[in-house]
This record gives sequence, structure tokens and C-alpha cells, in this order.
Amino acid sequence: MLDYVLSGLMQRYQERVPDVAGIIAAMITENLIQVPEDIENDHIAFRTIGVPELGIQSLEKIFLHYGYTRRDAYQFPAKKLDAYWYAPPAPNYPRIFISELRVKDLSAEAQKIIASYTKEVLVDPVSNLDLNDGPAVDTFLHSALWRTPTWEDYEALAAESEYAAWVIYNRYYLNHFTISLQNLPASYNTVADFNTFLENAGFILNDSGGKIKESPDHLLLQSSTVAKMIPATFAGNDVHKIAGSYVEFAERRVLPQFADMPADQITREHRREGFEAGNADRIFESTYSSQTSK
Ligand code: OOG
Ligand code: NI
Repeated sequence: MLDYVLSGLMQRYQERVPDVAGIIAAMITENLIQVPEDIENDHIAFRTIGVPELGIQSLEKIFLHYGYTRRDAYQFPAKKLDAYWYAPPAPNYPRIFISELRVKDLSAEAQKIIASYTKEVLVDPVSNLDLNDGPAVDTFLHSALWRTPTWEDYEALAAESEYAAWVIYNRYYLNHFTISLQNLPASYNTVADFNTFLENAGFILNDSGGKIKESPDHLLLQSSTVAKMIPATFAGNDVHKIAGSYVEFAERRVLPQFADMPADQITREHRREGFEAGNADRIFESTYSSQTSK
């Protein structure tokens, strides 16, 4: 079931985000991987709207049902966001990062716009889903929960929260997947080296706070591409380009207590786990106009 749902998410994501196929092709050409399946997916991420019937509490039910465990909480007061990460049921599955817009912290005007859409959702839609029905869950994750927004509402929301605008249009489309770097061949297995490879191949990186986002313990390093602008059809067949999704890269270093372990014995549990609020804060901006206009 989980495999079915994850592969449906990845398929839609690849179709919408040209950098995905581009980066995979560049990695194959460079002999870093032989086939796309060789990529280790560190985590995937979703965005949600924090209203009673939706938000993290609704979306997480799907993944809790598939054996994921809710872990640490993160707060982003300036961006008006909250998030959790979820540990997978087995190490071959990606972690999940789910964030949520703190709707109550927005202006009355923005709250009114959001409510005009989310009020169409009368009950938590996940509670009506048969979570053992893979195709039904796949369809749910890729179908509209509210009417297609107007360009005017999108712009009004974006002026206050680019996250709000993104999620009112894009809903549960995968926000990113994350290529694990630490097990790639030498000279490509750090964020610093992989960023060089990506930029030489013509990919544009998020440079908010610097291209390398590094946790204070120096054990989790991340970078990301900036989301491409893609044509989106708003209400009344009004087409405008908006930020789509992006690709992230993560390097999880070995924890100090395992520093002397032979490299071939190092597995996921010997490396830095979880996420880092300071890194995430900057990565969110991969869909913000300050980055996408680069
Ligand atoms: C998520 C940004 C945070 C991470 O790995 O810390 C993140 C988003 O853009 O929705 O992905
Ligand atoms: Ni991420």
C-alpha cells in the first residue's frame, strides 16, 4: 500500500518538476547511479492548511496508518508555519516532513480568502478514506479539495504568505523529494561537492542564507533547487505562471559516537536523524519569488 502511494506521488511530481528528470539524467551520465531506483530518498515533504478539518492532523492519518511515527515538532513563527517529521516503518522508505500554515496568525483578509475555499471541506476528508485502498488514497492526494482558486485570490494571499498561495493552488502535490548524498561516490557525497556538480550542470540553487544549510551540530547539511515557474490554470481559464515544486539534497553525517566505525558498517541509525528548523526555514523559500526569480 505504502509503495503504491509513494510511487503515485513520485510519478506526478516527476511530471510536474522538470528538474527531477534533469538531475536523474545528469547523475546517470556522471555514473553516480545506474538507474533512477539507485537514488536514496531521504525524505518527501507536503504542505497543508491549518484549519480544523485539514492540516497536519488530517494528512498525517494516512502515513500513521502505513506505519510512520510522528517525531519532533518545528515552529517557524516568522513564516507562520508549524511542522512535524515522521519516521518511516522501515529504513528503505523516506522520512516525511509535513508543514502547516498557521491560518489564525494571518490577517483577517487572508483568513477570509482561505476560509472561502476550505469551508467547502465539511469533514476531515481522510476520515472518509479507505486507507487500505491504494488507488483511492492516490486519487485523494491528487484531487482538488476545494474549487480552483482565482488569480486575484492567489495574488492577495501571496502578498502576505507565499506558502499560503502555493498550497491553495498546489494542495497535496509533493513539494519535494530529497536525494541522499552521503552514500554517493567520493567527490559527490557532500552537499558542497554535489552543489558544484549541480551548478556545473546548469541547475539553480536556493541561496537564502547561503547555498549550504547546515545544522548547528554540523551533522545535517542540505541544499535545494529553486522551484521552476510553471503555467497554472486559475478559475475562468486564466493561465499564470506560479512556483511549482523543487528538489532537495541532504548529507547526514555520522554521529560522533560512531566516528570510529568502519565505513562499510555505517547505516542510517549511525547518522544524524531528524530535521533542523534553521535549515528548513531557508528551504521553504525555494518556492518564494525571492528565489524563483533567479
Ligand atoms: C519544506 C521546507 C523544509 C526540510 O527538509 O527542512 C524542508 C517546504 O518547503 O515545504 O524540506
Ligand atoms: Ni526537505
